[in-house]
Amino acid sequence: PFRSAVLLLLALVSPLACAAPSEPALIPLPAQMQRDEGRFVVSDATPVVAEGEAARQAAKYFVEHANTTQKLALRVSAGPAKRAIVFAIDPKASTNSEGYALQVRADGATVKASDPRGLFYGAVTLWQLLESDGGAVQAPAVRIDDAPRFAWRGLMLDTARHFRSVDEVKRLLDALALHKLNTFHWHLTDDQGWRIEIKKYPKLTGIGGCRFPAGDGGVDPNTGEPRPYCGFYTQDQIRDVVRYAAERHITIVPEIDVPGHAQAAIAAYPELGVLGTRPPVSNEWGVNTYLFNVEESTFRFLEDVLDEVSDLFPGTYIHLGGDEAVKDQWVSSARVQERMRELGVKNEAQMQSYMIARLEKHLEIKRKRLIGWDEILEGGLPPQATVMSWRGTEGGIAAAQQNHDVVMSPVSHLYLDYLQTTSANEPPGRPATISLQKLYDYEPVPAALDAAQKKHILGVQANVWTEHMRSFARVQHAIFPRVAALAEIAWSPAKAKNFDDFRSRLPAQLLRYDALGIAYAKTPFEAEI
Ligand code: TNX
Repeated sequence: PFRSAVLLLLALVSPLACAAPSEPALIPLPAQMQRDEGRFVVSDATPVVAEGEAARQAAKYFVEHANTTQKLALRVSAGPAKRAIVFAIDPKASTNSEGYALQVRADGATVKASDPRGLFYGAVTLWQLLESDGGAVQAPAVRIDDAPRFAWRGLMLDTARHFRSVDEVKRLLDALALHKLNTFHWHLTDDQGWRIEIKKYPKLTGIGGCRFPAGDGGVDPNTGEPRPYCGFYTQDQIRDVVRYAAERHITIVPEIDVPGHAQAAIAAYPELGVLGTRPPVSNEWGVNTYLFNVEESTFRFLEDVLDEVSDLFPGTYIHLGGDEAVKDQWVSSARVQERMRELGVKNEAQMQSYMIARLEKHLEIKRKRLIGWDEILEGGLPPQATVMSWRGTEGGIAAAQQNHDVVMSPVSHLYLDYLQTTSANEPPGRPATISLQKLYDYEPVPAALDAAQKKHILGVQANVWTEHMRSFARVQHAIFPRVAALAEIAWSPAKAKNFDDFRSRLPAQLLRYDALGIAYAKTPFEAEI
């Protein structure tokens, strides 16, 4: 009831919302769009025609969403029909495999693309074009020629600090697809939990999958004792999620964090650590001191883990973390210092660099590429590494200047664990504000780079660290609607970006969220009520 009240008020009060939209409320804005005269009326009887499997998949996606949000009863059929919606693969439709050409006329609509991915995004756009004022469902006559600005359009979810069920992860993947995002970075290991089953090392999840009481696990109703907080994904579940993501043209990038954020792994197998003693799985937030040691046996362990991870995830990239590995344990361990002399590395930064580079070599056997947080620059980048620039954009700039690929994900703009308003109704988050507008106005390509270096900016990613998010509701609050702004940064041409215009298209997106059961944050709209 609160949600509908907010929307009703939004619609009545916001001048942006009730002005007759001259342009369709698409998010993200397409690369090129031209309005034509007239509209196409869609009814239950409108044929949705698709030839071939890829076209059928895209058509099915459109039909399911149109039926849900517009209360239609469309069905996909084969063969030609009049006054139809047509999905077709056409090699000439777009030079970009994620691009598509879409036309709506008074007597029908066509979506064409050279690749299933583009056709899928065309289906998303056609669904967003549907409007109704309570009466007939219509789409405005329009010609759209669309393709994304960036190839990497990502969101990271931390499932180590707080675990999310397979069903919740899938709901998130559904939402990423609606925003034309194509990369899900899955943070699976950290000090507070190891969340991915590794067959060769069952204690990783058996021991590392649970942390002992600090409130999160709740209380046993019979004994009144605090319960451990546990959770992990079986390999079957991972394969299921990977398949689900692929159906939505989303690639999953798994992260196994080394050499820091390793306390849960060391709790499971203390011989992997520097001290040799068993720590608890951490139940405190912050930067912990536990690091993997640098023994040959530990390299074998990490390689075994990466072999299983590589086999589970068909995407090209594996994320090896590298962040926040405070080197105190390495500095004060005589054994680590001895190993460093053996390996011919001069300092701890070089030791980390050696470790990451060696794992990169191993990943090459599996035909995988390594990506890591910008700390992997310290001590020298492994030859093929891609850098995810989080502490700012300096790391990304330095990496691009060294001809390495970069994903921009600066904490200043794209961290969704920060509060989004100063409202007292904001649920817990990191105490600074990243508003919708601040996020929207982020420009990922640094002016400091020359044209060749700029090509190394693969794209952008927002990160959802979950220290403050115990529930899926809080995760949703953090992500929506800011992810709509991310989508536009990632997809739309830089010169088309305009916050006021984006803001005027947002109410339509919120209605879509409502219709699909996506619980978005209301706090950004309180001022308008
Ligand atoms: C830093 S961002 C981290 C995470 C924390 C986050 C928020 C990054 C690469 N590492 O481990 O969750 O700050 O506290």
